[in-house]
Amino acid sequence: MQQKRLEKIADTITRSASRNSARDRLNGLWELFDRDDEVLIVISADPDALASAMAMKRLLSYRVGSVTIGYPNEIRRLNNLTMVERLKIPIERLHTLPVKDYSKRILIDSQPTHQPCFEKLEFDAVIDHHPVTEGWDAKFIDIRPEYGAVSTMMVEYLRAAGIKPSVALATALFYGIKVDTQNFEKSSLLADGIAFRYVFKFANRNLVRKFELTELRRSELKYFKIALNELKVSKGRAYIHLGRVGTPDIQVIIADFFNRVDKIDWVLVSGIHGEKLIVIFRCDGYRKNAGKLAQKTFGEFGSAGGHKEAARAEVPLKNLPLRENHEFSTHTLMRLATRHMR
Ligand SMILES: [Mn+2]
Repeated sequence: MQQKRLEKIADTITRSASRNSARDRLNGLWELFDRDDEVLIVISADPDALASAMAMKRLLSYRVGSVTIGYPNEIRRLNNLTMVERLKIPIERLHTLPVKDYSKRILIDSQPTHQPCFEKLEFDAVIDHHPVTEGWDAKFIDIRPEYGAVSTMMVEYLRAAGIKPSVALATALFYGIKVDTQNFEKSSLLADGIAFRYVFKFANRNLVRKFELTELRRSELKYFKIALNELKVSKGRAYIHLGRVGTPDIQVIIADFFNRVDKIDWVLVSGIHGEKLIVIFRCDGYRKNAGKLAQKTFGEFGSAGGHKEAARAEVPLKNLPLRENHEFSTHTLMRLATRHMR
């Protein structure tokens, strides 16, 4: 894997850091566009890409005829959907757009080799922070793999252009940097910190908190009712069987919730998804090992394992040692799990 940069501005290729100034890059980018251009920005819609596309749209406003943002993937994460809805980000599914009819195309937070539907397109500009890939070209390229987020790069462009971001744009960029650097717990650059501090001044952090907190659909609240009814606590261990679930993600949310309760050391939440029993394990991780318990309890029936504090088992229902005409229940979960607990 290469960690080298790739920058191409007006046919000049640079692979080392700090040869180009933010102003050089901005001018090189702007040179590509004319007043009558119809521009398509293509992204794989995650917070960093969404924020960067908004920033690009802002950089090109009053300079081109129109800017459209297209994305191929369905946005499923509620955090990301909340971001799009609350910030009213104007994005459209790529397959509904006349992709080839735009006079200019820009790819952001991805490279043409990343997805088959990108590979089919010619891009005028590519701006990204993933490792440099080969086998494609564009008139303008700015890839800086050492950057934690493309949002950071876009803040540099905006500042070079003397554009103060709106609250919505700043909030998006703030969230984009936060997500891609995992709250700066992942390796990041001083540049990410500087951009973060800059957008911090303009961002609405209550909105960001709402993006981060939104993980439940209203239709999923019913699982909390089931969980509270099913909950059995014995010797500091909480057992819950939810029955059929739409997605095992809800089991994770419920397990994390009960893990917050005082004097509960272990949480086991089971659910049936498709033809499988899924069990989510949580504990405080202190002198306990969720991964080992998952393995001991369910390893013989299917796949099971994880970390000290969090683990998961997935077992085909037909492998379970159930008595005839007996449905899996919270009681069954308790019985299977206590075989290996002291
Ligand atoms: Mn990114």
